[in-house]
Amino acid sequence: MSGYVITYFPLRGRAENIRLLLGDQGATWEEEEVQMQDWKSGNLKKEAVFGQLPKFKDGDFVLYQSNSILRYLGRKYDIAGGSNQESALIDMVNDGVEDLRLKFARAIFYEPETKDKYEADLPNHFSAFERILSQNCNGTKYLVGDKISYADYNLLDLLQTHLALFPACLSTFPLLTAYIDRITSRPKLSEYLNSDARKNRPMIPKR
Ligand code: GTS
Repeated sequence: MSGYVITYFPLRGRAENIRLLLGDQGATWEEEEVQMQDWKSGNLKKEAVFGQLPKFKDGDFVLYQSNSILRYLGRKYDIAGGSNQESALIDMVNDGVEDLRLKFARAIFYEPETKDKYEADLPNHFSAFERILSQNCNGTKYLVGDKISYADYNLLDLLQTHLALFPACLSTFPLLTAYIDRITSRPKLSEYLNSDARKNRPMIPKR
């Protein structure tokens, strides 16, 4: 066993990009599911550095903040850039994914009255990622460089979440559409994506 443990609510949510990375890198991990009633009544929230999940354990090493976990695993699996500049570009794109994830959460969970406006605005957000892809090997590879990076798993997760809620949202983005097909057909990732564990895990919380 790898000694990895993901502690999170029974959701894809903010842990799914970590699972995509681990699955594609051929790692195994344990899931520690936290039910909301236990989270509210127990000590887990008090123990969490910022009072939130996901929590990630690598043996005795404990880490919070999903993007820090991604970067930690990115360095561990050598998918965080081959030079300082490449690493900085991967960080930059990952920050862009985080910005969109926060907008998504606001529109879907906190200000649902803005959902239609958010959907109408999506092309403005996706065009940035389409352009980033087009500028790297004409969109035939990944976000940065010629091998997958932790930011690719983060973007893939966010795109898949959007496709589930807004099925036509990528219809005018051929490079992003091909990128999703290319990444999801990687054998180990495909195995994870087709697993019951993934399929049975809800994408977002029911509200
Ligand atoms: N920046 C944090 C990260 O990326 O890990 C945000 C984590 C976060 O917002 N966690 C939420 C949480 O713990 C759950 S979710 O938004 O990921 O679904 N909520 C419970 C609480 O008590 O705040």
